[in-house]
Amino acid sequence: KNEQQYLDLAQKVLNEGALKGDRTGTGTHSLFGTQMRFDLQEGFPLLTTKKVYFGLIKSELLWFLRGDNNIRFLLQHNNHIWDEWAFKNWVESDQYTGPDMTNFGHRAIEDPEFAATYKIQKDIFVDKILNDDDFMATFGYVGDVYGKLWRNWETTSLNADEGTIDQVSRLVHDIKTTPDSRRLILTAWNAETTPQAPLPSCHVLSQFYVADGKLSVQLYQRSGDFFLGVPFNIASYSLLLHMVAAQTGYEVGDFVHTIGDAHIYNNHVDQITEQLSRPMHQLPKIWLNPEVKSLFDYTMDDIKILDYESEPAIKAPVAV
Ligand code: DHF
Ligand code: TMP
Repeated sequence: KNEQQYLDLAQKVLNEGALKGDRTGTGTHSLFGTQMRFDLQEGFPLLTTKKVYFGLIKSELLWFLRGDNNIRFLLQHNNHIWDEWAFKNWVESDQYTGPDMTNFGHRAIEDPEFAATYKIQKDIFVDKILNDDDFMATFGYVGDVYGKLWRNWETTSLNADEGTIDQVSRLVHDIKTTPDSRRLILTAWNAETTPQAPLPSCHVLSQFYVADGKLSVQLYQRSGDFFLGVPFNIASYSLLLHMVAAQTGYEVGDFVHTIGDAHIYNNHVDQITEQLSRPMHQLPKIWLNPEVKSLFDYTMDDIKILDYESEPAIKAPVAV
């Protein structure tokens, strides 16, 4: 039932979505205002109709929870899902002296010769982020999004004595002390700074909710790439819910996933059609190390996905 909702909504976006242009120039089928609800008691919603790399989801969430917004940590975990957006920082700066990278995302898809040139520059970039501290500090950041806003929200001069706000610690404290609260909010949108980020936060706001001994969360995602990003977002918030529930003493309830612009890129239509033709497998389970006593102490080895059986991965180009 859980995964079926993803497949049904994908089909609906294809059938009923408006044909809509977008920032990346790719073109999409798009529906506005959609919702899925995953009951986490039924299993962990890591899609089984294609292989989704859970290691990438874990390292990205641990990166957010560190309050980190520099991609070095991701690269150290062999996670390249944010490379293109930091790469932009470099190739659009006057320190970049290599071949022209204007519109690199598109050109790498359309022109194999350019794709090879791009790959060389991307590998140089990754190597420098990993090994050159000054370079990392100049070009590795992805701006005022997620991790930074979750853990280190910078206050303005009006209440400067507070320095920074740790929304996540506050959230855990509030769930423990006032579980009936209707103010259990985590926001990743700072109206002053987020619009200038290389990619302004897609998962904008989430609200936690406690009833009947269970903790639930609803995410408002302003923009959802249904084939590539959304499977990650579902797994990521489900994992976050499991972790927060474990640290506050609740069972897991529902992950409610609301998306503003839910879209399928034109160059993902064949891939998602293939996925829609495939059988589902039983959903996997999640294991969290019960010895971990703080939300901020989990490491890669403290989180495991169990009994994950899936159809093979399906490759698709990411729109930059
Ligand atoms: N831009 C766009 N256009 N769509 C996105 O989903 C997206 N997501 C971002 C940043 N910018 C984005 C961050 N999250 C992949 C998955 C999530 C993600 C970015 C990229 C992705 O490409 N997944 C591949 C596997 C990638 C790999 O193995 O390295 C997949 O098949 O799931
Ligand atoms: P936009 O800023 O023009 O909306 O482009 C962002 C694209 O990235 C859009 O296709 C949505 C996608 N995306 C996700 O679906 N999930 C994510 O977590 C992120 C970061 C991006």
